[in-house]
Amino acid sequence: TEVEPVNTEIVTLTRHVLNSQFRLGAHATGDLTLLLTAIQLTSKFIATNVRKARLINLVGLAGETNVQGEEQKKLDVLANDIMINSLRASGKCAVLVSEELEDAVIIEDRYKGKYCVVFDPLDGSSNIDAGVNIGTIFGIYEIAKDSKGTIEDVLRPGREMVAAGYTMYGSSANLILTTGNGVDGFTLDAALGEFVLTHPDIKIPPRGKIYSFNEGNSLYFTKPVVRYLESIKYPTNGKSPYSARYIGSMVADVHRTFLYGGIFGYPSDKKSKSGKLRLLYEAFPMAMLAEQAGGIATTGTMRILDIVPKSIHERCSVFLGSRDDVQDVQRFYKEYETET
Ligand code: P6P
Repeated sequence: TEVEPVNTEIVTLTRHVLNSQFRLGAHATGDLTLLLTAIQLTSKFIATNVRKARLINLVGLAGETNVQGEEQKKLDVLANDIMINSLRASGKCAVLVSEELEDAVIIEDRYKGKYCVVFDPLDGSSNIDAGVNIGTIFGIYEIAKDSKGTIEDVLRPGREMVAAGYTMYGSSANLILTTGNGVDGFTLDAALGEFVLTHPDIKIPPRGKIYSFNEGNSLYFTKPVVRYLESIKYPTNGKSPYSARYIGSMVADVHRTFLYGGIFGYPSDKKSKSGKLRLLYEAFPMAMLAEQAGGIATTGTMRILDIVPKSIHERCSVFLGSRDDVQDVQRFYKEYETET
């Protein structure tokens, strides 16, 4: 019988990034590749511990609360610690911002590099105990030319990010990455300990049939959001209504939106005037990925990547996904911009 030929052309994440560095020409120093290697290590470590969580009783509260006032889960603390330690040790970072830490970490000169990494080490962590997919989200800035690496280097619009990505921890670990030339997806081959290219050049379908909102907030939704949701739930154009899919874990809801199309929304509303999702390490990375995959990411009234952050934990309104679906939302905001 035919023996299945063994694939010996394995495109690991590192090989894929190096390929694009060769394309960028000689000025690529390999620093970003090394930084991404450190990030890959953290994702492998977190993936292992998420998988074991149930077995070694990591599930449950760590007894601390974080800057967001949420109960911290033991995995949250572990994920934050591995990221801080691994990024510092890489020698490629100057500033780190974590959802778990009130203040930015300025790396001491001895280990200081030219990148700033903003991250949510374990987003969706309230779902840990239910076994729902959770994830790490990160964005990377290069420090300004003559900067020593200060907080100012991360209070810049998301359009200045040089890379962004997330790792989703589920039945497998999927790392989705952009370095500014499109979006590629990698799956962790645990036997090799490598993230292997499995979803080259991800493109969001121009229109989908799924909407992903927490409709439990409907009482607080503003007019444009109410009217938009009505338009897809009770279509008057003879089309069938959209399906609702909401997991409550941003990485999982956004990942499905990238692959299947449709729209993910967490709008600002009458109760949460600035929305719930954080600008720097949730909205910006997901917005860069959405645009790089041919989609749109807006607050409803402006491009998310054009927002200039005033503080590292500020929140913003988020709609992202298929170009045509998100443009529909923008039209309702335009129509009702005067009404609240
Ligand atoms: P809600 C998880 O806590 C998170 O930060 C995102 O991962 C997710 O999209 C959102 O909050 C869910 O919020 O209000 O629907 O539970």
